[in-house]
Amino acid sequence: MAEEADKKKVLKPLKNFPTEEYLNSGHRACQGCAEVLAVRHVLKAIGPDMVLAMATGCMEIISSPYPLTSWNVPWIHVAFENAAAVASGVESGLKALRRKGRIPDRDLTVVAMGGDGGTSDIGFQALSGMMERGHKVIYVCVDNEAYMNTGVQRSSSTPFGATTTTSPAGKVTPSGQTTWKKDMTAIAAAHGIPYAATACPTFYTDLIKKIQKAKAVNGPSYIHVLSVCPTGWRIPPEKAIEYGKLAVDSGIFPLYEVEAGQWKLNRKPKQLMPVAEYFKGQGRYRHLEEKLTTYIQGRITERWEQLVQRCGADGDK
Ligand SMILES: Cc1ncc(C[n+]2csc(CCOP(=O)(O)OP(=O)(O)O)c2C)c(N)n1
Ligand code: SF4
Repeated sequence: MAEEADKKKVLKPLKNFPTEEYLNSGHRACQGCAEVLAVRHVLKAIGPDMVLAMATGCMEIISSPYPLTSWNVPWIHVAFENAAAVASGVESGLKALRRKGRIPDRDLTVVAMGGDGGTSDIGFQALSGMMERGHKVIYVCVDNEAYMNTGVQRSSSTPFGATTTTSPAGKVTPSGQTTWKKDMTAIAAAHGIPYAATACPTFYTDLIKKIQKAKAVNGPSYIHVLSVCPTGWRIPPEKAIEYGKLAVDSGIFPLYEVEAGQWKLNRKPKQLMPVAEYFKGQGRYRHLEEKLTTYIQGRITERWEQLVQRCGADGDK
């Protein structure tokens, strides 16, 4: 019964949920990929009038093996590091063409997307420039917490304690990754942009609403989407949605937004789930001993309390 009630909370129906598909099925994503699900929802939330610049990464590899494409919207494949730079150029170009009367003055959303590597590492500079210059672009980071399409290498978004091929757990580094996940959403918000938020496709109504908010603001917006990757996280494909919920409800990946400088928690569990519950069953954390789990729990609890204080929230459901 409790499980049923819980499910209802996550899967609140969204009125007028768009039925159009802008990313066709038949692509080559792994079974249970929550990243491709996130992208699908993001496109639905924006609608067809968009130009999308996408950094290379899983979502490009699975969707566009020449001469095929899964995209039903104008889509530009760009290099690993420059999705935000290309989107900035597109936005400026469209503005100039409109000003000269060369194209109709209609609403056209410019979107940039990249994985966590393409966003928090190699594309970081281009993204910072895009936000600082104030381009009206929605930047979406689809974060599967490693460089997945090239074989699960660490990024600065890989969490402490996860093993990857370039942060392997072993005698020398028992934890695997030895650095803490870069807080990209807070960094984006620190640019003073009108809208920044975290999201996760498990909470798809929240994700869609946030994209719609981002579309409405007059300036840059940044949405950081935790995208569960069954292949890289070594979990069964049918568990991707469940792990998204565990990530949020353990405080590992809180859902919050920063709107015009105001921080707001979007989901505050009455009691945080222990991180051990989230780690359980994920192959990338299998090596973690109790001491390390306790160490990580301490950090997560501390960061959560800081966030709650910053948001000044009494709590959502
Ligand atoms: C300058 C440059 N270095 C390396 C690569 C090879 N490369 C392509 S995608 C990728 C990793 C992408 O990782 P991420 O952005 O996290 O996306 P994911 O594959 O996880 O979706 C790498 C290393 C490249 N294309 N260009
Ligand atoms: S490796 Fe992960 S993110 Fe990439 S397509 Fe497969 S499940 Fe999706």
